[in-house]
Amino acid sequence: GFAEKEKTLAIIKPDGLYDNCTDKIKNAIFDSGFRIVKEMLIQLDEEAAMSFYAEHSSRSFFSSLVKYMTSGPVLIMVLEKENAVADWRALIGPTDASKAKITHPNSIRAMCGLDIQKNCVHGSDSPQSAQREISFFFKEKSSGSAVTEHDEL
Ligand code: DGI
Repeated sequence: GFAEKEKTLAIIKPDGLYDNCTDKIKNAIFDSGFRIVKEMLIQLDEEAAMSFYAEHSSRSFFSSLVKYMTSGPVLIMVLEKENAVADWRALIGPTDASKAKITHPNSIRAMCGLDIQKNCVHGSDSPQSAQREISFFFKEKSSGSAVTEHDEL
């Protein structure tokens, strides 16, 4: 129809890039009707990871999360479909992959994740977060994305 398709930000985290998990995750993406609009394989540095997860900066797991997210490359993707934000969250499943294996066995985190930290994928939690997170990784030079600035160093 004429409905504007929604976009969300997905990340395949370091553990999700091992073995053939990337293929499994991409198959799940396509099977669920998403289009991958943009894709970028990058190594996050500490500053970018801290900035991306700034809302969690006071949590006890923050330094562990940053260490994990900088432990290897990540695949950043912009996904598009109607209701992309909620549908991607539903497809990836609960944060804790070890619990997802029991409660949501068909979810991506159940399929490819390990535990509450190594949960293989990220998904924006609201349309507002999606806009902010897409801009964080994909804005043009002049608008000051963390990653673009890093690339210019
Ligand atoms: O939106 P989610 O990724 O499902 O979950 P979130 O926004 O609450 O947390 C962001 C990430 O932080 C999550 O994917 C993994 C990590 N995290 C969340 N809660 C914990 C955690 N990591 C550890 N080690 N322990 C936690 O309790």
